[in-house]
Amino acid sequence: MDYIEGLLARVKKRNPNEPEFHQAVTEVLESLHPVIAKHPEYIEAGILERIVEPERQIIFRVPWVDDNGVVQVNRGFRIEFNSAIGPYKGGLRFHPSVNASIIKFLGFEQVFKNALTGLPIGGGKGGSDFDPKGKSDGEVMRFCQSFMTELFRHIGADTDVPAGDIGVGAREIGYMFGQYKRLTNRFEGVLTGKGLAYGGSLVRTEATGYALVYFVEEMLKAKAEDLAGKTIVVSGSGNVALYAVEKATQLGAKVVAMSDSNGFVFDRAGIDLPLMKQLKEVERKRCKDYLHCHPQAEFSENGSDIWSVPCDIALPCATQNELDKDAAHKLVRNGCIAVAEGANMPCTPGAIKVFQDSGVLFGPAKAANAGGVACSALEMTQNSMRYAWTFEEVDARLKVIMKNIYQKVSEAAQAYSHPDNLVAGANIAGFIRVAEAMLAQGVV
Ligand code: NDP
Ligand code: 2IT
Repeated sequence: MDYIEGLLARVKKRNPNEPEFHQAVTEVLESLHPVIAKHPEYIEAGILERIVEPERQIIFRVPWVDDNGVVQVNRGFRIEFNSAIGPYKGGLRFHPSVNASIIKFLGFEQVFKNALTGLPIGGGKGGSDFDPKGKSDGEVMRFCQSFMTELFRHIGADTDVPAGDIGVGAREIGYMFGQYKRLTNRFEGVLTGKGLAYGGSLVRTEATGYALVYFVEEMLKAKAEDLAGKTIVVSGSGNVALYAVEKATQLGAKVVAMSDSNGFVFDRAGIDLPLMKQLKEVERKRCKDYLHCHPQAEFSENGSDIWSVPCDIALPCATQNELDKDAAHKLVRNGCIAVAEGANMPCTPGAIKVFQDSGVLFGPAKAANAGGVACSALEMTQNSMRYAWTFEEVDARLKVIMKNIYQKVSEAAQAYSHPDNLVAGANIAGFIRVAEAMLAQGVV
């Protein structure tokens, strides 16, 4: 057994029943063979052993009272994974599936993603198994206040700065910010994704989806292609999906399908984005309701069948492991030329292999969806300066950041692996930045 296989076996043994965490660690460690061959100092300093172990893991009780006066108890998490290059930074996910494995995989991925942005942010992630779906605003507020009543003692503008993720948007961030301020008497940039009225940054709402498309543009440009006239399928219909659709449409592509956890809608005329935004952002309704306004569109309850819709480009923007090997084969058979991950780890290892073996351009999440957290770091910068940039200024910075990420990732792929292997490139470029900082800071 070689060094990396041995470490992987120990990670699996030490973190039993955490399949998502094992999956994320396996992908990164397996990319690192050529790196440690060139840098034995990383092994000597125990960098790999330390990088797979979170610096701190906080798990807490979140009690709250629902609208019927019944006491409810959820579980809260904050995994502070790595602070070598900056304060812990990463989202909070509220979804019934949340557990330690999911938060640890997300926190681990975040470490390398944040390093790729080039900005001073470490990696962390948190959340709860609370389900905001079907809850009243009052219930969501009481839950968020209870969640923050424990979380506040662990976070801070220079310590750990959470943001949104699945189930956490502007409403939840607002309630949590209010409670943090009340508990600490400090108005500081402790959360990102804040409303514009109280310290939020322009473009943060759009950032992940827009920047995903900026990354796709770079991938296509390298092959003398562009977005104009391309047919796209986007899974999910949340924050990332909606703004990926908006930017792709602005750049001349046509998005024909979107989904939620109840199924997918296919509209060959092109998805009506203003309607989808109204349904999802304002009315909190389902994709199925799209058909009330567009009866010519089709709805299927089998969400994973979205990948059998023929397209040139697929953007999985819902959740982990939503696109498997069989779905990947369907996309390839239908002539798909590029896939980029808006969600975190949406493609299974089997699916990624199918894309790579078939010559489909593949943009891994760490690189392709890094624009969200990059814009969060720009929000932190503006908060520190007590100043706010215009939409155009933030968007221009975001574009430059995504270009630089593409550049760094493809250079690392070229240097250590196959030039088209952006998975290896992202893992390696992200890892080296963190490893160098850890090396300089000694055994901590
Ligand atoms: P939202 O909560 O806004 O939207 C999530 C979307 O994905 C919804 O359409 C939801 O459907 C669907 N979805 C969630 N879980 C499942 C599931 N288990 N099965 C099927 N569909 C599901 O979240 P975001 O758009 O913010 O996040 C989407 C993905 O992007 C996540 O992987 C997140 O980690 C990642 N991401 C988010 C960033 C951000 O800035 N927000 C930044 C980088 C990555 P339904 O409403 O039916 O649950
Ligand atoms: O997965 C992610 O990068 C996010 N959910 C965004 C994190 C952030 O701090 O903006």
